[in-house]
Amino acid sequence: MAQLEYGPDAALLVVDMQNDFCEGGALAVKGGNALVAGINAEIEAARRGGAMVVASRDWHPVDHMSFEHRGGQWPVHCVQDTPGAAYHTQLALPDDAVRVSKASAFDVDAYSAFDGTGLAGYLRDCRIQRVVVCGLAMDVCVKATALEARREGFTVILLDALTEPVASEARSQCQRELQEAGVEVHP
Ligand code: VGL
Ligand code: ZN
Repeated sequence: MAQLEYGPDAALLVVDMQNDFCEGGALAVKGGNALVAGINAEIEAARRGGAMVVASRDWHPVDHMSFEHRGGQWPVHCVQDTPGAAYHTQLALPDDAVRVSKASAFDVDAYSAFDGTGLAGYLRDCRIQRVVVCGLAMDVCVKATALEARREGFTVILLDALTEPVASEARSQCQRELQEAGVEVHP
C-alpha cells in the first residue's frame, strides 16, 4: 500500500468508524477493528501534509426509521449518545478534525456523509479539491459517500485497504462500481 501524497487541497474523510460497526457492536462489520491502526496512520499522514481530516458518524434517534422494529432494514445501531454511536475507542481523531453527523432525523436515512450535511459546500469553501475516503461500511456508507463526492465534482480516492464491506463478497463489485463512476481505487 503506497502512501498517498497529502496537501492542503485534500481532505481525508473517515466514514463511520464507530463502535457499533466494529466487532462487538450492534451492526458489526468483520475486520472493522483491524482497520483502526491503518486509519490512524493515514490521519497522521494527512496532517503532516496539511490536509483536512473529516470524520462522519451515523447518528440516529431512538426508533429511527431504518431500524427493523420500524420496518427498516437494520438492527438498532448508532443511537445518539450511546457507546455504540461513539467513534471507535482507539480512533485517533485530532482535536481539529471536522465532525459530521448524519441521519439524525427520525424519518430519513442517509448513507452518504454528504447527504443533508452541507459537507460539499463546506469543503469547497475550504478550497478542497481531492477527497480521500476510508472507513465503514464499504458497500453502504463508504460507497455512497465516494459516489456523492464524485457527483459533487471532487477528485475522489478510495483507500481499498482501509475499508471493509458488510457483505464480504461485495468488495469487487464495489470497486468496479466506484471505478466506473470515476473514483480512483487505491490499493
Ligand atoms: C451504515 C448500515 C446502516 C454504514 C449505516 O455506516 O455503512 N450501514 N447505517
Ligand atoms: Zn445507520
